[in-house]
Amino acid sequence: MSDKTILRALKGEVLPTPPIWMMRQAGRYLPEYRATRAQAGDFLSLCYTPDLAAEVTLQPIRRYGFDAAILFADILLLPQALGPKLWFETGEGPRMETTTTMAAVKALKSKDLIHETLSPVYETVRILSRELPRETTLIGFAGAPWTVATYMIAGRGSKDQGAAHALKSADRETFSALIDVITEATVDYLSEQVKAGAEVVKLFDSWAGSLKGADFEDFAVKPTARIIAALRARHPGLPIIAFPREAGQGYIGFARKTGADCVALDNSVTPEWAAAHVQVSGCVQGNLAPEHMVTGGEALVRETRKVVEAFRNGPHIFNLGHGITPDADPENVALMVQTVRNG
Ligand code: 1CP
Repeated sequence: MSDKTILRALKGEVLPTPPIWMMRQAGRYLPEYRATRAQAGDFLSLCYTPDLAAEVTLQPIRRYGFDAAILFADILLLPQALGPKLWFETGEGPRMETTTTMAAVKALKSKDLIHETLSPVYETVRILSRELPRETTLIGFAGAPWTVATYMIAGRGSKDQGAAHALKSADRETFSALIDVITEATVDYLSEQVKAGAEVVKLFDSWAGSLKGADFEDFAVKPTARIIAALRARHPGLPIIAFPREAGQGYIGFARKTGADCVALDNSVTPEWAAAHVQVSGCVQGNLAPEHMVTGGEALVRETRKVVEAFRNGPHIFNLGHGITPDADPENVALMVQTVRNG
């Protein structure tokens, strides 16, 4: 068995100190990230330049010695590889050519052609698997189909995912066809990341919380389960983390229904509740509120200890409940790491 702590936790081992990494650990709160990003020019050039993408992935590992590195890329690269144009408006966020009709879904590229666009991402993974310290686990990732579809349908981020919900109600056939295209392409995309050296993969379903009732089962649980089953058939034993953000009660049984080895938790659930209802069926990841990386101090130390304590009796990977924000103080991250490791 591997001695990498993240892999041990993912296999269900209860460790005396939880392994730790952080969502968006390579990001704008780090001066060295801002410098490399300036060198790349814009965000997408950074994603598609393997040496620079590998460099920013390594920066938080050098600074904090996190137990895992997450490939630097974005969930929107896969839909871009399917054809729609993608760009980032400065200070606003992503914009994408929309896919809202059956004709547009049919016009998407075949999944065999995505690798033409995505090959630099696989090269970044290969560089990282050579350059990471031997104790650090390399995590690859993709967006889950529902979350990716919300951007493809609206052409941008939105608070309520209204455009995707509207298409789901008005034209279920088109909506389901789009989910299927993304699901199949995601399997191939993640499979290439694994072949290039990713040791774990994570599915980000950032907007899972807006799917209710049967929709949650049909569009968060089922596509995730399909991706996991297909990946496991190709890569037996591959550890997989799923993040159905803000799933609430939907977290209960999510690992069992999808086959994920670990469920990542956001801050809408308390660690005590999650230990009792989610960690009972396997490894969990999370869930310190990212705000503490901005505010720091005694509250950071107290809340960090609370998370560690609540999950102490089961397999746990320490993380934030969502990505660290650009206004965070790098010193607070160091304090969190020290508190997790030294108590
Ligand atoms: O200006 C910059 O430097 C861009 C900021 C940024 C960064 C650092 C974006 C734009 N993406 C990323 C990297 C990124 N995105 C990673 C890299 C690995 C890491 O360090 O964690 C990952 C895993 C993502 C995943 C991602 N992108 C998600 C899912 C996770 C989440 O945060 O909920 C989503 C929803 C995106 C879309 C996206 N990309 C970028 C932004 C600002 C957004 C959100 C847009 C919105 O909905 O408003």
